[in-house]
Amino acid sequence: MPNSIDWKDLFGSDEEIEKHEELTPIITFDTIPGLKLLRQALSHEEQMSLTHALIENNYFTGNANQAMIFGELPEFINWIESWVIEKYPGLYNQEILNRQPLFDQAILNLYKKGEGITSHVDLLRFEDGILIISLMSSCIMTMRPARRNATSYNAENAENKNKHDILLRPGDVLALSQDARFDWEHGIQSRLIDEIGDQLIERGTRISITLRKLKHGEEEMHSMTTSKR
Ligand SMILES: O=C(O)CCC(=O)C(=O)O
Repeated sequence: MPNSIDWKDLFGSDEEIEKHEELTPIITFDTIPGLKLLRQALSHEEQMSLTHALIENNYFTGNANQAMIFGELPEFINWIESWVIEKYPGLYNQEILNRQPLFDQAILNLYKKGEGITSHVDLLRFEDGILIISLMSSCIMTMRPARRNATSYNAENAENKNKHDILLRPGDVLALSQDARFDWEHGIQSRLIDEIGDQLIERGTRISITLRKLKHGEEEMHSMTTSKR
């Protein structure tokens, strides 16, 4: 990406940054236990510095649209662990909050305008308690009851009965645990415009950071970047 990006223009002014001091209420969903949403919980400055760090660290160079980090997470991501524990302990149960570290794996995804991700349940080699941070563009994430034997990156799930669309905007943070992590799939349909209620929202380039904890005894993979999702 060129160096001439105006980050303030993309993410807002200092004035907006200062306004964003209060804690965001945790939104829960009656039909999906363990699904918790923090609307615009990250300040403009936090969104800007995360995005900037991902680009500066060359995670998305060439055709790469996904990077995985295992083990100790870099400082620019690692602060999120104490941010969750100190500000939003209600996102997870005590067992998840007490584990150390809270997260030791990150997936960084870059979505070009209109791209999505196949509906899936995260692999069982990861513990309960996942966190998804949305940056740069909004999209609709669709939750659907899990197909039997669902694993990551299966064929698309076209079942629309009981599906639940969630609008994710830049700065939103979504926590998945319990049913939401194990019994529901999450995916993002490829499309240029999302429709929610009476709103039509055009997609732009989106980045997400997904944080998880590898189960004890599961093998770490090498941190890598890839053009697959
Ligand atoms: O991009 C997102 O919001 C979700 C990413 C995800 O589900 C994954 O990488 O497994």
